[in-house]
Amino acid sequence: MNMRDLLTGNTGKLFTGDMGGHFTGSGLIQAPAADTASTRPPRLMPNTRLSFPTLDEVTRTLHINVTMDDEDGGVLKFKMNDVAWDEVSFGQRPGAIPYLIDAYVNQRSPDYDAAMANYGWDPRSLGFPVRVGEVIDIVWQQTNIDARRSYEYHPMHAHGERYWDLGAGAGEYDPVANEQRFANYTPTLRDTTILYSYNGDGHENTSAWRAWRYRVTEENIGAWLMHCHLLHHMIMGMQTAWFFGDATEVLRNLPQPYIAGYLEYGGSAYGNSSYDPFVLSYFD
Ligand SMILES: [Cu+2]
Repeated sequence: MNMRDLLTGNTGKLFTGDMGGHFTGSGLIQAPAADTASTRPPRLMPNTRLSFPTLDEVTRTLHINVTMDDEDGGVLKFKMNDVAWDEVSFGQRPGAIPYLIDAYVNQRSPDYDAAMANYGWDPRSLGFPVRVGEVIDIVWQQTNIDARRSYEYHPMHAHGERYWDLGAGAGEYDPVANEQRFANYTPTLRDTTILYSYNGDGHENTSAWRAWRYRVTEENIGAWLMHCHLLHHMIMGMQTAWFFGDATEVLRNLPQPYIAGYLEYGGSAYGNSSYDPFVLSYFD
C-alpha cells in the first residue's frame, strides 16, 4: 500500500469491500414515539424547525456529486459539486475571510443568486447559501464509474442543526419512491450518517446516495460545516460550508455589543494579560 492509497482510504476490502458487501439496509433509524416527548425538559426555543416536512413541502433538492481530482501540482482533492474546501486553501484565497466575520464586518454572506447559477455554491465565498423558509433536500451522491475512484464510504457529518435522515441506497435517489417509506414512519434527527459504497452483492457498477432534509428557519441560521468525518478526506477537501439565512439575519440574532469581542484577536471575548474575558452569565 502506498501513501496515496492511505490518504484516500483506498485500502481495498478493508474499507470499500466490507462496507459495501455487507450493507443491505437503508440505514434508517425511526424517531422515538411521540409520547416520550412529555418526559423531556422544556425547550428554550420554539421548535417549528423540528416538525418533519414531507416531500410536498420541499422547496429545493440539491444533488452534491462527490468526485476526486488532481489540482494544479498533482495534489489529490475531493470535490463536492466541483469545489474542494479545506482551511488552508480557503484561507489562501485573495480576500478570504471567515463567514461570520464577513457577516459582521462587511454585512456580507454567500450570494444566493450566484450560487443558484453554480451548482448551489457561491464562487466568491465557496459557501452554499440556504434562505430562511426553504425546505431543502441535500442528496450526497457518488459513483464507482468515476475513473478517479472516489467510490468509498464517508461518514457525513453536519454542524449547527441536525437533519432528518432520508436514508441511503445504491443507484439514483428517487424522491417519490423514497417518500413512501415515511407514510407511517418519521425519520429521526441525526448529525452523522454514512454515504455507503455498494461494491459486490450484484452492485459491481453503480452509484450511491445519502439524502438529508432541513427546514431552515430563524432558529437555525448561521454558518455551518457539513463534511466527511474521516480526517484524511477532510484535509483533501471533502467539506462544504453552508450559510443558513443571510448576514442581516445573523446580526439580528446576535447583535452588538455582545459579539464585539469576537471580531478581533485579543478582544474582550478572549482576554489578555491585562484583563479577563468578558462573560455573560445566564444561569447565575
Ligand atoms: Cu470521506
